[in-house]
Amino acid sequence: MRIVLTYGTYDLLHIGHINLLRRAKELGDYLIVGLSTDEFNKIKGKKAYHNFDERKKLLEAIKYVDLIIEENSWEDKRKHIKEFNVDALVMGSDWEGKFDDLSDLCEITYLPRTEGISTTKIKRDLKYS
Ligand code: C2G
Repeated sequence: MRIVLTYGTYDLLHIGHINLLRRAKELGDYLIVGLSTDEFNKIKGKKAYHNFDERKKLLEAIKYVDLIIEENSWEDKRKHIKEFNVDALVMGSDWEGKFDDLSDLCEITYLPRTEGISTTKIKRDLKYS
């Protein structure tokens, strides 16, 4: 059983998120998503439109996702990788290199971002539409 782990805020769910989750799941058998809590989003400087419970419910409806855990801090990753016996940490390429320090615990894979879509772009386009 190859376990894959990824993290994110997953606000205003869009095709970029789905593409990431689909490819992450293709790299293993079981996909865990560390979902940023509302409190951690404040630390990340993000104000999500949907709160944690709403974002969790949306992710639970995605067939690629097997388990959702809370992401409460930048430091959570090392603990989670050990706790869940993770084989691979997978993130979008905007994080390229940022988690290589965890390569002593598991494989680190960065997947190309989906161009032309982001939560920020959605908010901006709606604001000026
Ligand atoms: N993503 C993507 N293509 C996009 C937008 C996002 O591949 N057009 C990927 C991101 O690279 C990330 C995942 O989708 O791997 C979730 O994106 P966000 O919710 O923006 O996650 P982020 O705020 O980057 O949180 O500790 C890590 C952080 O929690 C990651």
